[in-house]
Amino acid sequence: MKPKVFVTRPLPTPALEVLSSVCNVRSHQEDTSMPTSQLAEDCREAEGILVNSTRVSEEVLLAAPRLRAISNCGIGYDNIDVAVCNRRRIPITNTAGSLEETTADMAFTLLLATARRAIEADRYVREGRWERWQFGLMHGLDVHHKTLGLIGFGGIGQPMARRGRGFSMRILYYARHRTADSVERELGAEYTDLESLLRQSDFTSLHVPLTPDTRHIINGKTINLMKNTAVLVNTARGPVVDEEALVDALSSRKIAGAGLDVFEREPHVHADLARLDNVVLAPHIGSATGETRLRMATLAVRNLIAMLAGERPRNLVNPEIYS
Ligand code: 8YV
Repeated sequence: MKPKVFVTRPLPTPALEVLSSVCNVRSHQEDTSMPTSQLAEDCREAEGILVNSTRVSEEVLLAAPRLRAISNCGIGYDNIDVAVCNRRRIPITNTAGSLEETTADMAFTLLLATARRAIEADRYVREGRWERWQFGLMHGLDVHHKTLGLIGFGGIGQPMARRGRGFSMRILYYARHRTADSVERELGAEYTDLESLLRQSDFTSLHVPLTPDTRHIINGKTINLMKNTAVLVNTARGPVVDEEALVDALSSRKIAGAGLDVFEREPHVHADLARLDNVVLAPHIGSATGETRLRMATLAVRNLIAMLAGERPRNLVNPEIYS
């Protein structure tokens, strides 16, 4: 008998076909986050869940006694109650390896767009406000030869460093663990503490997962360390930044700007952020390209099938369940 699985959002057809050839698949037909009670109801019989930006809470896990695998279609898995999964020895996978370069592209896009006021400039032209060329029109900030500070230096932070190097930037990074010498040398990256990174960086980009340690790592106090010409880029998770403190800093020009793909209460965006012209906003599309979405879905399917076959999957994020 094929194992029963539940999929929380429509998958690209090639990925769904592979999953359906091995599993008995039921799925949520809309590209929306499911309410917890509905997900709990739909997972009653499920042995596996393929979850895509939907909360898998304790309530869902308790309602699914046969559950033995969770495949998260995304690199960050703060949407899953890992502690409960660990107690039940349910393996969880993510899609590390499928989306890092694409997300770094988006982070660099936000960095450039904020520095060079690209969105504001586009609006200015479209709205017919451009009457004459002016020497003093819409000055932005140079990116090349500036200092790029990366908070988090893993799968996305490192490709971001490579992009910075392409713009002749000096690269600083802060992470929980220092990276191997050979990687630092290859990327020309200098390890530093958080405080000196924030003091020295012209552009600070966040590449950490959301954990109790990283929640609000950017707050009123840490923002005060930043230069008043600094730009903050966030493609990680909204709650890594205290949004209220960021809005204050941007409104009072304590820092120069921000490029944000993620927010504290998505899809709600702080009303003041939308009013400020030194901010570039995006609707959490860091990994949203056709190629990468297909790669993510295919990997998530492969991970789920491996777990249901009793194999230890490559993208396992909670290896502690095997100890
Ligand atoms: C996904 C992301 O779009 O991978 C992540 O952690 O934030 C995005 O790439 C999101 O998780 C939806 O699955």
